[in-house]
Amino acid sequence: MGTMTIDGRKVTFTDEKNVLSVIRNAGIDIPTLCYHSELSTFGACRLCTVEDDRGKTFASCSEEPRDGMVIFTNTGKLRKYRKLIIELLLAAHCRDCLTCEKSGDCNLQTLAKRFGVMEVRFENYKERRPLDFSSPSIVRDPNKCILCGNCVRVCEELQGIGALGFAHRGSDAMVMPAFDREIATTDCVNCGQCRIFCPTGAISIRHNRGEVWEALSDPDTRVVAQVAPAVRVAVGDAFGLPKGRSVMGKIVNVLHRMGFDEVYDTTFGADLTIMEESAEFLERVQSGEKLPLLTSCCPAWVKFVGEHYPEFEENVSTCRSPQGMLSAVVKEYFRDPANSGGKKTVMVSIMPCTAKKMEANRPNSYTKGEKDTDFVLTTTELIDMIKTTGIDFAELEPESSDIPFGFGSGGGVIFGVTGGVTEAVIRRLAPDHAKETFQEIAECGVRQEGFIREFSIPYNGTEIRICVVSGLANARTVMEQVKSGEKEYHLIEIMACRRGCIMGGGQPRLAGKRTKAARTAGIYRADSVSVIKKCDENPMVASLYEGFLKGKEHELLHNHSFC
Ligand code: HC1
Ligand code: SF4
Repeated sequence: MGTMTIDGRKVTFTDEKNVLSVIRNAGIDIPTLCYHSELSTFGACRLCTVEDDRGKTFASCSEEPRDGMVIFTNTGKLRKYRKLIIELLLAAHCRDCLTCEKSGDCNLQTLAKRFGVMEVRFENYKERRPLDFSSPSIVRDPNKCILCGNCVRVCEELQGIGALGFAHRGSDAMVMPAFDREIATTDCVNCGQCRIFCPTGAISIRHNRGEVWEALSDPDTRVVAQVAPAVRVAVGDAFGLPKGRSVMGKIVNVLHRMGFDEVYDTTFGADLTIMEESAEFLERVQSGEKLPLLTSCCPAWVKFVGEHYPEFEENVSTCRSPQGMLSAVVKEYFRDPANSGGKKTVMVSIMPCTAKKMEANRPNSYTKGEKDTDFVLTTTELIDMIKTTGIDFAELEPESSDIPFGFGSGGGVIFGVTGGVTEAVIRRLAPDHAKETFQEIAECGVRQEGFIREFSIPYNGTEIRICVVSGLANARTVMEQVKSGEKEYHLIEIMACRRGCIMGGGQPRLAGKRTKAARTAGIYRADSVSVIKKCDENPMVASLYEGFLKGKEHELLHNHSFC
């Protein structure tokens, strides 16, 4: 606790870890390209440099706040200094901003404008390097890298993977996978977190917008969409609506206008997942085999466990993800000519996640030799496509999703946040459907703060021990404890991205603190207003099991190989 003077005004601080945070909390947007509160401090870009009352300059990200400090954030010297840093960065940067995937969403572009860089005085002396298109999820463009190290640190510190690193020295320094290999040949799990933290177009989404537009203009094709839980709370703010507000009804409307024949809800797939996964869980608890059950809906986590903990492959649930289940069911439904009207079906899933593109390509995402999900669009791609249409999204009336797969329970919606899968499983195991029971479940520990949540619940005389984890570095910690016998659980839910899918690698970036909280609150709000709270109350799920799914549950809802 202390007081400092920032630009002539007294500001108190408490436990802020650096001067940069105190300045930001005082309402001043100090520029930076390399500082992130969730990553270690690198101090590379120097844009957050401030000046003290003796004219000394220092990087505010690397300085602890001290009582009595006097600092200035916007002097003539600092403006000149910042402008020069940006010019030097642009000197080594290819400048094809007009055609860059991140145009309009690039921190370097924004800062160049903000500091009045209207020309670059220096020649770009760097030789152009080839782009890496090897991954189905992300594209690396080394020509746009500014060496901020964000991707290196997020991959290492939050995901515990280390697929990227620095190579060479001085003006030859570069970020690349080890031995300059293609990213797809590394341990990369396709989570896209590097793309979220990358301030420029050096890492972007491998987009599929063109293929989807093409399918939409083919009159002989039925184009079907499914929309993931976390997408609905992230689209609105791109169109000026309040952060975190669920806009599922508007998304359905806009997709219909874009030409999608059917729009379904991935929460229906999530209900199917819980039906299957809770049955599988109970079977394992009763037999005592293959425990802990490890959840299987996050493809980045599934790839991680296969590569780093292959001895636990058998513990991973055999259930397909909600995306996988719904796509397989939809494709099977339209295999019947009575439903398809003779048209070819193209299944498009709209996800907050770049790894879902990889999941859709996995050998176990095919049924009867056909791909279940043809294309995965991330939330960001959907926003781009809506902008292409020129439709005034904010003003659209909400529309209902289509039947028979357009309706999921609140338990399906909360899949979008960490702990949601577990909470939906516990709801399914609950003996009744009373409001008080759901409230009690919400308070059992599943919604506690933190990226590793441990708690237990009583079930039929057994104390069920549960761990909910988000972030793959945290997953590694927990798996090491399980492997060594230090910890024992019945169920472990793991989501690769911290806080779950709401913070997936395909979501709109530049998400501030309020965005994370708003998206979480939006998901829980969507659950609380849902009439049906658990999968077995969903009449459409019940009629599917009674109807064409009968006898096909194993074929359509489960994986028949690990990956
Ligand atoms: Fe997710 Fe899932 S919750 S993995 O985060 O199990 O992507 O939203 O769609 O499949 O339902 C993502 C979200 C999503 C699946 C579900
Ligand atoms: Fe690392 Fe994820 Fe980026 Fe791959 S996609 S390089 S695993 S952060």
